[in-house]
Amino acid sequence: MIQQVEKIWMDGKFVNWKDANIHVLTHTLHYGLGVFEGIRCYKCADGRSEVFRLKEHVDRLFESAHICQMDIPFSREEISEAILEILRVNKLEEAYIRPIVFIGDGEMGIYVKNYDIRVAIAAWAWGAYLGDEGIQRGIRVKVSSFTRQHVNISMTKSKTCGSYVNSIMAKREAILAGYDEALLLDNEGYVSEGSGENIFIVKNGVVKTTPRSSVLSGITRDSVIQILEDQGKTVKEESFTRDELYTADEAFFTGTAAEITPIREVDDRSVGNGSPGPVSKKVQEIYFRAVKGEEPRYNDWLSYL
Ligand code: PPE
Repeated sequence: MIQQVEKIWMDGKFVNWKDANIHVLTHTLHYGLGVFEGIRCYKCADGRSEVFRLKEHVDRLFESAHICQMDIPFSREEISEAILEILRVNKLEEAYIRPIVFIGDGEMGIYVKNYDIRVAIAAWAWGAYLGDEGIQRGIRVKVSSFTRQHVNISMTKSKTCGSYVNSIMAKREAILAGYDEALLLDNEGYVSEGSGENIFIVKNGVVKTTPRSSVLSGITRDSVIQILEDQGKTVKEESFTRDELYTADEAFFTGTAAEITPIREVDDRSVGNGSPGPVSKKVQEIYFRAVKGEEPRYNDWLSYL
């Protein structure tokens, strides 16, 4: 259950949690054309709170909306300020923030002439997405029977609501089969991404991640590439196969919700020695320090409340 807070931002105003409702004929509810973001706020070592990579998340929200031809009736500055304000108003020190841009009610049908574009921003406390144990020990993953969206079926650069039907199908299948997370392949059979995470593998010191074509351009993925490069590693953005993953020394997922979660097993085959390897652990350590303001070189990723 979501831990309720006092207020939600809707169309420019703060409303009480219980009043943040929409009509059953809301267009996005029926057809899935809406875009959203997932952002985290962390409490830093010095007691302040910061929103991690706020600018990049707001930019991606606007790009997603642009791809979906949804004209957000607020500026980037207004949305950024509302994101900071929703945390202050609810006195949240650490939270997951969910802005969503959707089409309201009033018209129905696939073609709507006058889109009523609405925006809401909610925030609530959300712990480790794949479990604290997953972060520590790594998770068990299953290659999905569902293929990741092809670039010309759904636009992968847009974080579109409807694209998540594919993710939900894959994740349910994996959980029901006794695994922690699904890994989807692209339409050519190469490794794509998790239901809500990008993936990295390490083999003989070489780090690879899926090229951006069939995956969401993850902001955590981008942070991790930067961290690895600053550690003197090169990251190849290159397609790889599932058996390359089976035989990798290390593998891990990245995402705002999932943060950095090591993968210890894929399709009942252990990855490396079956526990998080040195590269995964190092990146995890630096990432968790960075989000808490303890890595000065990455302080420009932080927007303090
Ligand atoms: N791929 C997908 C499909 C995805 O949904 C996410 C984020 C990522 C990669 C990683 O992107 P980024 O957060 O920018 O590093 N998934 C969001 C939603 C999770 C959910 O269950 O809802 C998230 O992590 O917030």
